[in-house]
Amino acid sequence: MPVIFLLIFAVIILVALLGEIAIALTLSALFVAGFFGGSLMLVGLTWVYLRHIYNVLLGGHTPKEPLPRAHEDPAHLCYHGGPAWTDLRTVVGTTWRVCALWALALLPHMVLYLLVVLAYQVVMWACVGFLRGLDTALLCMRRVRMVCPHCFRHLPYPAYRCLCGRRHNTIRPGRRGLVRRLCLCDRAMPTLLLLGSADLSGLCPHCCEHLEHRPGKSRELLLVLFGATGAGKTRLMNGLYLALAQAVEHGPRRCVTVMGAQARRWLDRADTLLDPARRTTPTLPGHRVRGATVRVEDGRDALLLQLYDAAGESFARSETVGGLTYLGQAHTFLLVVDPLAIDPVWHCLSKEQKERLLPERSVGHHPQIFYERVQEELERQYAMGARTTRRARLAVVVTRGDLLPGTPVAPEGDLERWAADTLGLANLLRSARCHFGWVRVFVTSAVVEADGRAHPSLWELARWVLAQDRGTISTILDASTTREGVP
Ligand SMILES: Nc1nc2c(ncn2[C@@H]2O[C@H](COP(=O)(O)OP(=O)(O)OP(=O)(O)O)[C@@H](O)[C@H]2O)c(=O)[nH]1
Ligand SMILES: [Mg+2]
Ligand SMILES: [Zn+2]
Ligand SMILES: [Zn+2]
Repeated sequence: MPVIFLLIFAVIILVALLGEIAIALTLSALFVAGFFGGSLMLVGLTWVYLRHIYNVLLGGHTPKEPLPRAHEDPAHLCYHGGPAWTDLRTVVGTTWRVCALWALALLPHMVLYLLVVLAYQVVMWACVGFLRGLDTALLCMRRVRMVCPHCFRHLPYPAYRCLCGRRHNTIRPGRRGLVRRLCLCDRAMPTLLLLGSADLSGLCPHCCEHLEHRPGKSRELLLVLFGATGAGKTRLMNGLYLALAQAVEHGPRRCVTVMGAQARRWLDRADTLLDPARRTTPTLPGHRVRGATVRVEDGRDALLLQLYDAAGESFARSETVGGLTYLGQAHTFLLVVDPLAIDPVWHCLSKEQKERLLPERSVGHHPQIFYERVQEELERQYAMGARTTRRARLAVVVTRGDLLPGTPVAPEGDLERWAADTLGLANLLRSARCHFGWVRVFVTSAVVEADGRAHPSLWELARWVLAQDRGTISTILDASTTREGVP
């Protein structure tokens, strides 16, 4: 009996031991099979996933770039400006469709892809911010402030037209380009003034007019001439231009260029127009005022001088003065005064003098009326930009200086006192000193002399105008180069 018991016991122990081994063996076999099967499947899934990535990024299965919408610029998107996200979405979407729930195994891969795209976006948008900041800083350093000479609005940045005719409103670095962008016609355009976007054909983003003076590279100085009809504004503008053009003749690497066909029509014949025997054609009222832009260069330094010469009638009524929105953009003003038009001055002249000077006399309101209208409008426009006229400069320019000698009203001594006492402009000058930061009286003769050179009074006024610009340009008319200094 005990032998049988021992045998059964031994069999039981053997079966138990062998069963455990069998179970262990089975489990191990299952584990190894699962591990290799899972790994194989993961490799397969990864391969499918990588193939999708390859197809989307390089294999020609790239999603089609959406065409820019009506309000967007006609340029291709940069990779960071949208396609990077679209590609990620497409890869994840196709993998999900093909692998169904098995795609869950690829979650870490997808997270890795997402992190790479995120890092790329961060780097690229940081570059965009840096380049924009650099461009803005450069504009500030060069003191470039752009104003459209057609609609007189401040331009944060010009728009540009590609050679294919497409218009790009926001060319600066962004989602459509970093240092250059590709127009839909596949032409490359620089996105920064630093890299030469100012050389492209510029447009005003507000009024769409062509900006022939290529703004963005140089400082701009707006010069506003105002006064009665026939006071001598157009003649004075031509005189200032001629003085500048003659001043640069004596300096190497200096030049004065009239920008645009319209400005050329106004200024190109300045030397014949300033012939003392010649009369100027009155500026047509009702025509839209445009700034005439003159580019003054001295070596690498340049200044864009925008001259605004509206017809005297524009200043006759407050409503029309209100339409001259360029006033609020300018800081330098010339009140042009015909001394012969002031009644007390005229009455001082003898009969012969009156007979001789009558054709040169303009008729209109007292200069004080024009001054007040413009000054009030200026205050209004400046107030909108929270500025004050104390930052502005006013020159009271008495014209016809060449006709006054020999008359009882000939200028003499201190010009401010002469203008106050003899011309009766004391109230005007007092008010001007209260409102403007700088006020000066000039007497000009807008004529050329026998040798064809602009009268020295025009050089002096031009020097005062340029003095506002603190670059080297303001030295163009310094004594060493002025007419008096020329050997
Ligand atoms: N001799 C001389 N004549 C001048 C001078 N300034 C103006 N005139 C005379 O004034 C006339 C009118 O000058 P403009 O420059 O056309 O006057 P304006 O202010 O532009 O006039 P509108 O355009 O009608 O508002 C000229 O034809 C000249 O006869 C000057 O300095 N000397
Ligand atoms: Mg005129
Ligand atoms: Zn404009
Ligand atoms: Zn194009």
